[in-house]
Amino acid sequence: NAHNSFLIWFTGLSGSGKSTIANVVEQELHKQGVKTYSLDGDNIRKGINSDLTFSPEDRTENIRRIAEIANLMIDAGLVVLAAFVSPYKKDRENIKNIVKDVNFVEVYVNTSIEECERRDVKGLYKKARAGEIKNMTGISAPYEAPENPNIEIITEQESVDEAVKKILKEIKFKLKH
Ligand code: GGZ
Repeated sequence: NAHNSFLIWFTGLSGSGKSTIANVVEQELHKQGVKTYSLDGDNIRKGINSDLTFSPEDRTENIRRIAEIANLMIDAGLVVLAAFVSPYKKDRENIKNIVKDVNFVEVYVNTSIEECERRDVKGLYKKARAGEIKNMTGISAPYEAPENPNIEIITEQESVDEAVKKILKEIKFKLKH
């Protein structure tokens, strides 16, 4: 009855909707009896990676450690969902050196910086514009969009439900043994 284990990696700007979509995907997987674990800023940057900043070097180390943790969780038989800005292409590429290529599904949550700034759920963009936060992705730090993600969600055109359906369809064959 065991299912396959793999990593679903959500990349996109702060406020793009990564966690929202990942959470609904996780709920749907639970309904199918799939064992999952979600990694995000709340349980990683506040815990094991609390020593890391948002400098380019620290973001690289952030992503590396998350990939190593995800790899252990894959070994333990879980489907892992990870939602991180992960703005650098080389850092996302490196995940595939840690987690086997076939076990890595990249989801690009594509929301324009204008829309993220308009939403500004946490007020971070406002702070970045005021110079209170430096290295803010999309404002004072780069976001390198994926060129060939397994799945791209354009949130300004697709609903959360549509996005979730698209992701579930894409991973369906991976869940089977
Ligand atoms: C980007 C920042 C920053 C800066 C704090 N740049 O919307 P959020 O709040 O919950 O998601 C963002 C989160 C990004 O952490 P990650 O670990 O995903 O980043 S990375 O993958 O680049 O290492 C945002 C908040 O932390 N945040 N300062 N300067 N996001």
